[in-house]
Amino acid sequence: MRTEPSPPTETTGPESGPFRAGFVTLAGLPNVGKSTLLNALVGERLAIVTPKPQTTRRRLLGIYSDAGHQAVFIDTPGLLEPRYTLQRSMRDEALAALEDADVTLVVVDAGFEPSVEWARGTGRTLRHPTVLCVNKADRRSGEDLDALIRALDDGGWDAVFRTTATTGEGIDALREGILSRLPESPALYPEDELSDAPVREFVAELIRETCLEELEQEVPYSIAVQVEQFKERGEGEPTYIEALVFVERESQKGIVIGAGGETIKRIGRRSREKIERFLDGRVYLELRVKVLANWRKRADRLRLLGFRVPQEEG
Ligand SMILES: Nc1nc2c(ncn2[C@@H]2O[C@H](COP(=O)(O)OP(=O)(O)OP(=O)(O)O)[C@@H](O)[C@H]2O)c(=O)[nH]1
Ligand SMILES: [Mg+2]
Repeated sequence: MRTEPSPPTETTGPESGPFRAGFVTLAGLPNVGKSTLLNALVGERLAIVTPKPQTTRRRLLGIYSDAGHQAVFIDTPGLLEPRYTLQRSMRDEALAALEDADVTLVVVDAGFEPSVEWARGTGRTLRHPTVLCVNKADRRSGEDLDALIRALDDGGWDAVFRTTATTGEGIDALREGILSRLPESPALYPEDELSDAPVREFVAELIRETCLEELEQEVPYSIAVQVEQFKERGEGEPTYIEALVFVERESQKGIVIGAGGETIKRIGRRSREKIERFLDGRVYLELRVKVLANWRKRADRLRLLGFRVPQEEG
C-alpha cells in the first residue's frame, strides 16, 4: 500500500516553527557529570556513570526527539593530557565529536575549580553555538553559585545554565536552551531511536561500570569488557550472555576473581541485575577473566577491543 506524502504539519514544531535537528557534543574535564547529563537530557540511562574519573572511554549517542526537534547528544571521554595509547584514543574520540557538533555543551563541575578554569580557557574556544552548563550546582551554596555564574557569564557564551544532573534540577531549561539553538534540519535518526550503539555494547558497558564500582585503584582502569555471545532463547527462557573481562596482568586476574571466586561472583550478580533491568527480561550471565597483557598501551590490542587508534600509534 502506498502511503500519502506527509502533510507539512508533521515537519513543523508545536509552535509551528521550523523543525530543528543536530549534534550536541558534551565536553569537559573527567568526572564533571557529562554522562549523567546525557542520561538526564535523553531521559534514559544510556551512559554508564561512576564516581571515578575517566569512566567514559568512547563517544556515545543519546537521541532526544519531540514534535519539533531532534537533538543527538554525544557523550565524550573527559579531556585530559594523554599518558598512554588508550588515553590518546579517548582524547581523539572527544575531539572528533567536537568536530561534528552543531551545538557544543561545555560542562563544568561547580565544586571543582580546574573544570571552571578549563571552561574559561579551552571551553570558550570551541565551536559555536557554545552553551555552558554549570553542573553539580548542589555543591555550592546559593550565593556562592550566583557569584560563580556571574563571573563565568561574561558574554562569551551563547547561553549559561545551572543544573544538578543527579536530581534533574535545571535539566528542562537546559534542554530547551539547546533545542532552540539547533539548526533547521529534518530529523537525523528515526524518532523512536535512542542510540546507535548495539545492545551488546550497552551490556559490556554495564559490566564495566560494575567493575569500576567493585574494584579499587588501578585495577578497574585495566579492565575492558567484550560480549562474546548474546543469545535470545525465546519465550520464558533467559537471554544467554557470555562476556570476557580483560585485565592487563596475572596479578589483576587474581584480584578480579577474588578469594574463592567471591569478587567475580559479586560483579556477575550485580551486572546481571543491571542487564535484566536494561533488557527488561531474565538473563543468564557468564563472565570469564582473561589477561590481555598491557592492552591499554598497545595499539593492536586496543584495535582488537574496538578502539579507534591513530595510525602513527603503529
Ligand atoms: N553532587 C552531584 N553529583 C553529580 C552531579 N552530576 C553527576 N554527579 C556525580 O559525579 C560523578 C561523575 O559523573 P559522570 O556522569 O560519570 O561524569 P563524567 O563527566 O561523564 O565523567 P568521565 O566519563 O569520567 O569523563 C558521579 O558520581 C555522578 O553521580 C550533580 O549534579 N551533583
Ligand atoms: Mg562519562
